[in-house]
Amino acid sequence: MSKSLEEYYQQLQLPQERLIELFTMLTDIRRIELKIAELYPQDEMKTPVHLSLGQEAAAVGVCAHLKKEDYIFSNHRSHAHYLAKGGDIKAMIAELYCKETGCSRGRGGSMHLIDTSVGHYGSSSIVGGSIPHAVGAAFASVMQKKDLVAISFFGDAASEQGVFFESMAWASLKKLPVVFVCENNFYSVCSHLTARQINMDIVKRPRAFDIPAKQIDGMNVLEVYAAAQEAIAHARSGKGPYFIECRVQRWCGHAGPGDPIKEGYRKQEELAEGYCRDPLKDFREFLTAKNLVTVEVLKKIERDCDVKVAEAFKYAQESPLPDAADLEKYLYS
Ligand SMILES: Cc1ncc(C[n+]2csc(CCOP(=O)(O)OP(=O)(O)O)c2C)c(N)n1
Ligand SMILES: [Mg+2]
Repeated sequence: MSKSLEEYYQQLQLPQERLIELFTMLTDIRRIELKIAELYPQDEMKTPVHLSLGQEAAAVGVCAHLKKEDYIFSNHRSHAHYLAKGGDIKAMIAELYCKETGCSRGRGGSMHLIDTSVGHYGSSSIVGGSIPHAVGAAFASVMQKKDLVAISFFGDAASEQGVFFESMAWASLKKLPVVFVCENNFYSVCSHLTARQINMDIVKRPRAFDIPAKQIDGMNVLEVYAAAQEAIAHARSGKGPYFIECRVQRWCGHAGPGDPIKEGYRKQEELAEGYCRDPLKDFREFLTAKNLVTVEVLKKIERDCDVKVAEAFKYAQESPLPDAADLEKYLYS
């Protein structure tokens, strides 16, 4: 049984500024993705989008511990990772509109976000594809004596790929400063984990490589924060890799704003309240119930967020498309 927000708060004793930072980032990600979901049917965003609605706490709780220079590597469901690592909202939305001002100059779309200036070394649409990249970055950090940590974000399906096992074997052997963060939402597109694996506990796999591993409630931002604090300190101190299985719930369809119940592969009970919680709502209620932050402060954060979101979409819509003559530009570096 997972501990409550209250118990993790007692353990962590976070100052108010830190609680506000976590709330602000959760709100930014939530509201930007709700706006993407709302506008996506207009068909102006010419990219598949995989929304993290419901799963935001995993990215926020982990990235809160990272230095700007630390590396993160992400997957197709990458908006939350990009924003939590400090990626620019305007450049992200412009990328979804395939504009020249996008973070990948409009050539990548939602599944290929990158901003090396904040340590986001890229999302990849190849399931499991960025796991060895994170291990390679951690290896480089050791060789260059840089004291940097690499985070690899991936889903439960990626943990079924051969490269996942190869990456863990090497990271463990070389004691590399990499933290594997598996966002286990139990689905690979529309196939439930029980239809794919004999065992639901992904956390057991890294243990076969002597990698310390924790299975946590990824819908509780303070639980993620606590686990990531321990994992990142472990990796940064030279003790080697660490693994976190964040159990989360994806609210929408696999891609786009679709409804997995209408699409026919999830049951109403599975998404019913209680089982499928809301990490942002829970955290907001906790902060106000405990008088840790006033409602007025939270409302101001939400209003400011709405302004940022509106500005980002305006910027994206008004930005120019890449020039057709530049089609092959940036293909090779
Ligand atoms: C190597 C590879 N195989 C298959 C696919 C098709 N595909 C795209 S997303 C996906 C499911 C990924 O599930 P998971 O890793 O659990 O992430 P989630 O979508 O649940 O966040 C699949 C099979 C792909 N992109 N790459
Ligand atoms: Mg999944």
